[in-house]
Amino acid sequence: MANTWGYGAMTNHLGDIQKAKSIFIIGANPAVNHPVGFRHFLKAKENGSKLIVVDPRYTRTAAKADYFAQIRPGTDIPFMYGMINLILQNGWEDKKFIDDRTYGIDKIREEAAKWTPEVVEDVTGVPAATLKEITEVYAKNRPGSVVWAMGLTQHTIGSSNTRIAPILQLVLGNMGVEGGGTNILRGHDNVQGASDMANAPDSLPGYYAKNEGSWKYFAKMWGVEYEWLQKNFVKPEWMFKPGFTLARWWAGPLNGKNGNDPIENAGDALKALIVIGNGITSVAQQAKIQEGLDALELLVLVDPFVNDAGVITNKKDNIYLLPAATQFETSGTVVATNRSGQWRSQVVQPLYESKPDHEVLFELAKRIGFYDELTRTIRDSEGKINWPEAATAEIARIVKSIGYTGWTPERLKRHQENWDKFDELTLMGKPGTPVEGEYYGLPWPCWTEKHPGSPVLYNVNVPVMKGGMGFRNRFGLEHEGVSQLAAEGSAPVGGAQSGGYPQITKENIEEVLGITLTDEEREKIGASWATDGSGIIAEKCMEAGIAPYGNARARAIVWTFADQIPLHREPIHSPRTDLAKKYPSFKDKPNHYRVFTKYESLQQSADFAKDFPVNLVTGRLVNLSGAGMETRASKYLTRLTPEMFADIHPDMAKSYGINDGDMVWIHSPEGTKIKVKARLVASVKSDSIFLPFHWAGYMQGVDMTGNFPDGTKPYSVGESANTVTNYGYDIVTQIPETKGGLCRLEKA
Ligand SMILES: Nc1nc2c(c(=O)[nH]1)N[C@H]1C(S)=C(S)[C@@H](COP(=O)(O)OP(=O)(O)OC[C@H]3O[C@@H](n4cnc5c(=O)[nH]c(N)nc54)[C@H](O)[C@@H]3O)O[C@H]1N2
Ligand SMILES: Nc1nc2c(c(=O)[nH]1)N[C@H]1C(S)=C(S)[C@@H](COP(=O)(O)OP(=O)(O)OC[C@H]3O[C@@H](n4cnc5c(=O)[nH]c(N)nc54)[C@H](O)[C@@H]3O)O[C@H]1N2
Ligand SMILES: [Mo]
Repeated sequence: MANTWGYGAMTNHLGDIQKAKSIFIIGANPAVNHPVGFRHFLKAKENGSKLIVVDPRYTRTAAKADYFAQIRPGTDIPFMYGMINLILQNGWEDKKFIDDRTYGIDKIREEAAKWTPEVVEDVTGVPAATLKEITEVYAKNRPGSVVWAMGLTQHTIGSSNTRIAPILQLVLGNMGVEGGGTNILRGHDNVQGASDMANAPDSLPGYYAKNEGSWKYFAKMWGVEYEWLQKNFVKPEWMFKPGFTLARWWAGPLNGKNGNDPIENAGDALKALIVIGNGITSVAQQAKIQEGLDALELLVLVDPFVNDAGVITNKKDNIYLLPAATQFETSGTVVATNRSGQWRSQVVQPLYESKPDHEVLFELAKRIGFYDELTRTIRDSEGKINWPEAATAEIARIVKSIGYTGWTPERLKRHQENWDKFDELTLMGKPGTPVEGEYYGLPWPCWTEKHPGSPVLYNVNVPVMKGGMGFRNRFGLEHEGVSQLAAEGSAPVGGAQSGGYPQITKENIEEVLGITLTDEEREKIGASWATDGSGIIAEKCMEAGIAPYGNARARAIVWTFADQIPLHREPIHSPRTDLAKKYPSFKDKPNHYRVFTKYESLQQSADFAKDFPVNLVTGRLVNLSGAGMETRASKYLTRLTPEMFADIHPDMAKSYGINDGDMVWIHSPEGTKIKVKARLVASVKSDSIFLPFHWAGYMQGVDMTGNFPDGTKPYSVGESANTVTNYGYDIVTQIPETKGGLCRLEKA
């Protein structure tokens, strides 16, 4: 199971942030988590850009801010509606952009009107004056860049958070411009590539929907029979269903027993778990995860380190640790936070008996019986696979949806070899160099082998062949009688159309592009640009200056979602019982990635705030990473934070009689608890604590580290924050609500 916490990519790129006149960071702490990228933010500031930070904690990023709002966790939607309301009231919006390139802002206006500065203050805890000041600064210093990461996504309403921030940008006309955009700072090395390649349970690679059309396209491109693919599923219809997620796989082996959430998994429990490059101890509900691990028949951990999933379980047999090679021992492409592809070279041969991940997967495919079919188009005549070039070329051949099409191994290698020949502000290859005219890493969409990549998404001020495009026409031509295509005058410059146009299909290509195909071309092309194996549609579009995916309006309304426009809903465990009544959570979702998922029924079942009065905020430290197995195995990194701890405000500590360095129990509404050291700091509010989530090895006070194979125990072990993070999952993506929850303290 691989890792994709949250969706999104930067519409712009890190160097481009230097061009912003204001930067609005809401739910990210780049000074700690993206310290190299943060250099660009600091340069922007030196150039006079205003830096605004909204966070429940006074972070190291906040320390560099011109304006700071200390928000209550989980109330970012009210904050941003409050901004939109003030923007519209004062006429600061970009009327032309709204009219020409968006749909549904009228509905946003209605909802925003409810969020007066006073209502926002009550819900978010941010003074009305601060909201007004931040809004005015952000509206008047354009272009402005919105930046977020996990502070927005790890909530039951995380997906709505990730919609309201772009809506704010649309209202201000901050999209499709240099120095603007929505810039989601991604997490792991290659997390962007991992999500692009469908390490998510609900899509095929390239975000192709799991429907018959896409499966048939992939079958054709892989050179296998569609029926053969289908035959591998329990029943044909299971081919189209989303799988379990990383957040809730554990409900699979527990199979609804002992009061656990019921599953819909073709009538069977989940029996085996193969983990490739993930700390299972980094996910919420550790006590349940322990139960889930114990109930498995087979657990396989593919990792260069001892993945501590193998340590926290009581399971004694059928656990296999397969030593994976690290990224230094293999080569291939990775995708950066800004959609750039990067070639990576092997530094050393795999050490000892370790194997690179792809070899492990090939061996697995052989044993299950998929290998011959699924490597058919990447094997040469002698049956060998030229790794990784063959894989990269296959991705370029198939993944048209987001425009991986121009990413040939040769081009990406050339970019790697000429790293120093790109401009960091524009990403453009410098004149007179082998990369002249191309943007670094060919940021997708890179429509063809001649296309230079797209450094700034949705920019209509440059021609398509220089990286321009409108918004994608993905959701039909009209909704409730309103055209979803962009207005006249808002097409990428220099193209065959001056206004909106649909995505290009076999049916409409001649009309939209103003061309006539030959009989041979007509014979060869696929039904649409996304499934056109011939590549003819893309080539013709480039010649005509047309973006193959169309030129549509950005929609503020998603008519298939539970909330068509983003709405505030209190966290399931809200410190404000009154507001949980007023802004209740979603209806329970019976089959959410195969698992019954509770929302309103749990939220309204108890007055959690009475017994668990403290806000629980979790996040990261600069010296440790993820579940911590890699970094806690470093003597020098652990020295900076030798033990798991909780940040507690001195005022709160005083009320419990807790001194700096005392041990405290932290109790969760689920009845679980952890014992950690108190660190008294003023960066958290006096109603909140902060827990870093980088530790594992202890479970509810019990030392499990005897399970480490000899010599593999890390330098620092401790309780996982995720033993006490609360139940709650995003309504669309199922990310755990690890940034909104409650707890209770007790001096140990
Ligand atoms: N050193 C280091 N760097 C890392 C990582 C690491 O483990 N260590 N992990 C990488 C990964 S995988 C990722 S995804 C990124 C994550 O990068 P970030 O998202 O920056 O990481 P976090 O520290 O989890 O959370 C960011 C901030 O969100 C705030 N926050 C919590 N709740 C809320 C809320 O409701 N609203 C708002 N506005 N803010 C809130 C937290 O106080 C925190 O300061 O970092 C990457 N970089
Ligand atoms: N409470 C709380 N919980 C959180 C978060 C939070 O903010 N708060 N953040 C969440 C987020 S955004 C994330 S991304 C997760 C992060 O948590 P994890 O995904 O668990 O992060 P890592 O510790 O980086 O785990 C990566 C594992 O991969 C192994 N590895 C490294 N290189 C390779 C390789 O080349 N091949 C293989 N096979 N393995 C390799 C490492 O040894 C390590 O065991 O935590 C999530 N959990
Ligand atoms: Mo992440």
